[in-house]
Amino acid sequence: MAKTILILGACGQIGTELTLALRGIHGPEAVVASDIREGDSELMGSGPFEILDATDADAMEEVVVHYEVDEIYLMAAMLSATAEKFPDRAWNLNMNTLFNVLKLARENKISKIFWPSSIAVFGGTTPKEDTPQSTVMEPSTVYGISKQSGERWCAYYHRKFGVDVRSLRYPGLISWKTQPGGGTTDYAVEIFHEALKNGTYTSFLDRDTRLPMMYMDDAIRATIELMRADAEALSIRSSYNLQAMTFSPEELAEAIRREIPDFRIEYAPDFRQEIADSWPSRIDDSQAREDWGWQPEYDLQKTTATMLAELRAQAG
Ligand code: AKB
Repeated sequence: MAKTILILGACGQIGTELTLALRGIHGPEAVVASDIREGDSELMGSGPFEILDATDADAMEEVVVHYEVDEIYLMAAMLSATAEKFPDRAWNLNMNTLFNVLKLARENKISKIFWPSSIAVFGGTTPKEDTPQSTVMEPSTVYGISKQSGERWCAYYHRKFGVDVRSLRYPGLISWKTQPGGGTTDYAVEIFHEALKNGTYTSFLDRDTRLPMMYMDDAIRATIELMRADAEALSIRSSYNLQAMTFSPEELAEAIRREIPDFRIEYAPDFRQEIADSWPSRIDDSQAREDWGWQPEYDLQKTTATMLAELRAQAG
């Protein structure tokens, strides 16, 4: 029988594009999208949709049983900047959703899980350049602490109960279809919208703050490739480092200026600067390359050209 996939948090920045991509591969009926609110079916493609709060274990199990779900992609989370404002809610959402899904797998109600981690698992004492897969990890944000704990729980459930859970440490993700919400890397999406609308942008991160970033197509492909990899090939059951490009707000502004010469950027760093300062600039993803053949396709120039072309086309 064909497998059925459930996506939790399908209306968010990653969930929307992941739903569309998986429906393209497995067929619309094989991918059940769910979120706490209705999404844009034009963006995520048509197919079954459920209003579902991923912190509600019973409701999740009902959906799993009803659709005979085999695989879950847990994309619901509160990101770094918002989590600093609502620490209790962030911890509740980020951890309980993961426990709900791990428990379903432990009870053999589903057979595979994708759960995203983040570069936020690293902290100020981590080496900033070519950050190794295994290194000092002392995250200083609520989000980072939840992701680091989540990674340990994933590795534990795999080792103790044989749960097939797979994970990536996403960098900042850049996309034009859906805006991110509540992250420290969100400036790298906002800047494109503002460049086209007003020709100017005020960055909440300082000019030389270099962070790991990735275009959404690469992130979706990485996710799908990891989930398709042979289980025996995967040496990491916490979460894989994943690198594509690294740039600062000033370097991104320069890339935009190649297409919009008058574009101006100003700097007004806020509380998110401290978060960004605790994260690495470039991470070493050689384990992902070795284990399942990861290769990024988008660099800064290709990402900038694609973002501007797609947003211009969308505006008509
Ligand atoms: C955030 O900025 O919080 C996220 C992330 C790097 O996980 N984009």
